[in-house]
Amino acid sequence: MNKSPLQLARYQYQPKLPGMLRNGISEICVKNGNPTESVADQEKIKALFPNTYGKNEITFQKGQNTSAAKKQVVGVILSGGQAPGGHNVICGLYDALKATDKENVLYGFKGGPSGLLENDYLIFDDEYINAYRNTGGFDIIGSGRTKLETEEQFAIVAENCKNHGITALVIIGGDDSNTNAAVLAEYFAANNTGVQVIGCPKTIDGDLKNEDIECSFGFDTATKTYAEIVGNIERDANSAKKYWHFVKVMGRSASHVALETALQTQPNICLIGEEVAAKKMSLAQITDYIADSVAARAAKGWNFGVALIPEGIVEFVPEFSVLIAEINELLAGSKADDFNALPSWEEKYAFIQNGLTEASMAVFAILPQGIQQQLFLERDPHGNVQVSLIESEKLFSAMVKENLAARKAAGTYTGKFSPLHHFLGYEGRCAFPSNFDADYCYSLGYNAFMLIQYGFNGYLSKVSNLSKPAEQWIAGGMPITKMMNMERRHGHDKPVIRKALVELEGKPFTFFADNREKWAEETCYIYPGAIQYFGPTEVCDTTTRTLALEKA
Ligand code: FBP
Repeated sequence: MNKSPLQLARYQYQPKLPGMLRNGISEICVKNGNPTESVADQEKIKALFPNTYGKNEITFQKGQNTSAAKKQVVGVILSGGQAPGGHNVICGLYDALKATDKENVLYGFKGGPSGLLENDYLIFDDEYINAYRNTGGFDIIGSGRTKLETEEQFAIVAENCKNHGITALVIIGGDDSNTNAAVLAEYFAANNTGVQVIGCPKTIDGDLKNEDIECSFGFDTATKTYAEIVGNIERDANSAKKYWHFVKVMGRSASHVALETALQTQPNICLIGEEVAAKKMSLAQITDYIADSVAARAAKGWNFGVALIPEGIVEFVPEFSVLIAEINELLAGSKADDFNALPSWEEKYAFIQNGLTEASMAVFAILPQGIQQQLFLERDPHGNVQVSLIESEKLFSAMVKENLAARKAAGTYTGKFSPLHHFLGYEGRCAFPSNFDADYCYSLGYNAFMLIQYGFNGYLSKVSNLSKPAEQWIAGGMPITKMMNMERRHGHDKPVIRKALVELEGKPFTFFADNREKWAEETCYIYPGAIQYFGPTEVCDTTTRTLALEKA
């Protein structure tokens, strides 16, 4: 395989571990913390997790290693969407496992959770691992979105583990995958399999966090990559002075990615889904808000700007989520076939008009036709509209265009509006991990092995104090049940990890809210440039603005 000079140089990078893990395996011991409680619904979660609920948080510290000598055979999977640094989690895990005992073995199950079910695996060795150090992507073993959630699946996994003599599984995933890790850990404990489960917090979306897990890995690199591109777009906008750029950024639900990208680049507009929901903003109000900025800038002769739109925005607009729910109902079961059989858009439109309530039809009617049709095209396996496929950047630019036309007719706006559209998603998920993510991920993996070695089950690998230099990071573990609550999913109450949405009282949002009025009317762009891997620490080792503000 051909390798770029950067890839070759990154192989040589030695990720930084938290100070307390730097003394060698023989000098790492456990310090017990307090027993934990789930974030809500304590009695219900406790009843569902009798073997793994309420355990203590722990941290590691320098001291005599007292873990029992035992040959470890560990299995690892990557689960869900790619996030920069996944390879380093596996490298850290491998290095700690081999440093403890050369006879220890690491299995990689391929293609995500399905690899565990289908017994599709490889066994890591030095040569294989070394080709992936400090690189982006999940191609080391692949990933997948198969859900591990039924007793039948758990029994198959247990059987496969038994056949390989596996003592522990490491699940590298987001909120859903770690929810499943917790349920699997409970199953293993209840059935005395002797297999432990440790999770690692992954997702570029940044929505797997609490007071212990300060951020999920991949968020740092992905947002720095998006911020580089948005900064470049801003500079082009400010040079050419003729386009308004509508940039949708990934983040299936929460708006952390959009907020962080905005904090790094100071665009004219950034929508935050959580705020839209809290203020119950309508599409028309959001459109007005963007059009106000366009008009104010046009009045200064600036017919250009940049607006960030979070991928998950439309689900937060109350009237839009009602519309989506009605469309799902309208096309439920065989009704979708009736709809698809209609030969023309006019007939389909009449069908829709007949099926929607008056309020939803009013919302539907103001959407550009392209978006109207998108709502009826793609369905997920449950037959629902795939909201993430809606081109919300085009939706808002089209609505702003109409709004400005009305202002022009009323004589209140005289500018020019030429919108361009971008979607930044996959561009950031497999980038070479920033130094922060390379260090953080390697530490998460290394630490996951220490949790295994000390016999913990149902824990998330935890590395905190992340806004400080790595030397001062704190390594330890948090029972996954601490993040759980009960939620309604597909008609059933289920124990799940609570998604961390943008907190409107939190410092990152407050900073943004305090400044956005100025950013909307003036040109306050910041151009972060590309991620730097070599050079001064203030350029190469900075964390996200979100983390810096949260910990300030
Ligand atoms: P995870 O939650 O699995 O980490 O994935 C997040 C994400 O990158 C979202 O930002 C995005 O909406 C989604 O995955 C895209 O999924 P897919 O890779 O299946 O297209």
